[in-house]
Amino acid sequence: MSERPVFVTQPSLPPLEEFIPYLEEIWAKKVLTNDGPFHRQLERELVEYLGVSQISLFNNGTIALIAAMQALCLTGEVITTPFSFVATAHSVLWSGLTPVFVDIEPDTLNMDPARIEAAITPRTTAILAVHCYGTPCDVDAIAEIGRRRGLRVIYDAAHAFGVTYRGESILRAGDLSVVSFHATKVFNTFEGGAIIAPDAEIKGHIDQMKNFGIVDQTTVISTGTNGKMNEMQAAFGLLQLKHVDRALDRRRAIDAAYREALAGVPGIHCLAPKAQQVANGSYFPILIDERHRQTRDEVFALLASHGINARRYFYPLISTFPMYAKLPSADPAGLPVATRAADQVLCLPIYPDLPDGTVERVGTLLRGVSESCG
Ligand code: T4K
Repeated sequence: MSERPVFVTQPSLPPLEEFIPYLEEIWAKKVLTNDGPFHRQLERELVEYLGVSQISLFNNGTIALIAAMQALCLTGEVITTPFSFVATAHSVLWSGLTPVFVDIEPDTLNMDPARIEAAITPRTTAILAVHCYGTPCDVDAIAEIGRRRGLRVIYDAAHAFGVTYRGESILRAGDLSVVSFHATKVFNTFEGGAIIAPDAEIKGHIDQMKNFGIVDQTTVISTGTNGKMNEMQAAFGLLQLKHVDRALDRRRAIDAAYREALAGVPGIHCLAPKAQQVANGSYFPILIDERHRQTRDEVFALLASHGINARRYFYPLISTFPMYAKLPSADPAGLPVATRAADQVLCLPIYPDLPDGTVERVGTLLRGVSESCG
């Protein structure tokens, strides 16, 4: 049984020697960034791997989110979730827009479509939904609201690389979807991200936006930014792509092992995948309720004392941070499901190189608590 410290996640790195030829090619060509050959190749390979129409690579997911909002020319209010990583709402504020928080569904922890409908005002221009932990949102209901009320739909799909729903990539949902390729993600390029777009025209617009709005040497048509992915990142992505299926299989196996190890432990709930979803094992969230003899924070501390570093993603709720707390929609009274989830959630370690025996140790520790106190 391994006793080395365990983290909530760790990047899986391919053998170093496999990266050397990519570096040699970069050195030989001397193209380091700005739509270089590896960048183009990674876009092509990801389009094929993910089964999407168009992809525009970015230097990270947050800049990609901001660019997506700018590409759709949003104004006013954007309806979003308080139960996410803070980058979701920050990207709304950075775009000069007002986030409006709505509550989530208890079974998926994604935005509740009924709450979205109720939060629409004349100033609303978009819905920014998150496939939290890779679980697909109610994309049909959200698309229907968007169509009927004239709103754009962006998915923050930072957690959803490789997730399929009803036989196709979940990244095809919405007007635009944004993924993160951060080191902690299923597929990483150290830092990185991408916007998935439905057609070449929109991709062309987004490509200009991530390159300062430049069309050619003498023409600038939009207030673009620098969102470009460089050649080192793209090369690493190409190498990662060769190994990603094995990484996904391993994550799914760990997910299944946790479900078995935790089955029947009082007060511990594992989030169920949606029907017709192929999950990616990006996170393993559990909810710990009053029937467990320890609180979530006590379980967090217990695991930490055994070198198992779980994380309370996503606690505290985004809406409690100072830049959001005064918004009317941040009132916890309107967010009871999200507030409860933030108090109960714990993400257990899951990554391809998770030390052997970790799942069993977690199971034994949590069962031990319920049996010794039960
Ligand atoms: N939207 C959503 C829903 C997101 O979850 C995120 C990012 C974004 C948007 C924005 O995408 P990016 O702009 O990041 O592309 C981490 C990540 O920094 C962040 O990317 C991620 N979500 C968020 C959920 O988690 P922290 O502050 O918790 O990371 P950190 O540094 O504490 O790392 C967690 C654990 O991972 C460490 O304990 C050890 C391990 N680790 C981490 C890094 C960076 C490694 O082993 N090696 C590493 O290089 O935010």
